[in-house]
Amino acid sequence: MSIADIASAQRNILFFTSFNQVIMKKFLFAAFLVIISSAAIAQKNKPVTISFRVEGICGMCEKKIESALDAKGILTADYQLDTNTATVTYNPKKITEDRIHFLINEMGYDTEKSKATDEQYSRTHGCCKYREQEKH
Ligand SMILES: [Cu+2]
Repeated sequence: MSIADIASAQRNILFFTSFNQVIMKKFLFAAFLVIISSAAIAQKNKPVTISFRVEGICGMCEKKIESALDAKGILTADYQLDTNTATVTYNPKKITEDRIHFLINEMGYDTEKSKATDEQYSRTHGCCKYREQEKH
């Protein structure tokens, strides 16, 4: 083996070492992107639970509010009449918080974020006129 052969072999080793480092860096970067994006997707699919005030005065209000929340994307919903609190667990990929408030308005009820229109309010039952009556 001549000196020239050894020098050439050394150059090849150096070339492949740096080449492998470039490949490795690219691979690590790709793996990093996969981890970050799958974490972002998992975050989006994660159920969210919110609690907020909804006006209601009787057992029928409770039933109506809960039936309004029987919708696609809502996993669980509960309305507590004694505290006027709705607790909703939903999939944020399938339904938005605004839409949840809108569904309650559509049943005729005011939420802390969104009031029912007069037309929506007129849909409530005679015993459920919460803007005029006391809790019963
Ligand atoms: Cu009622």
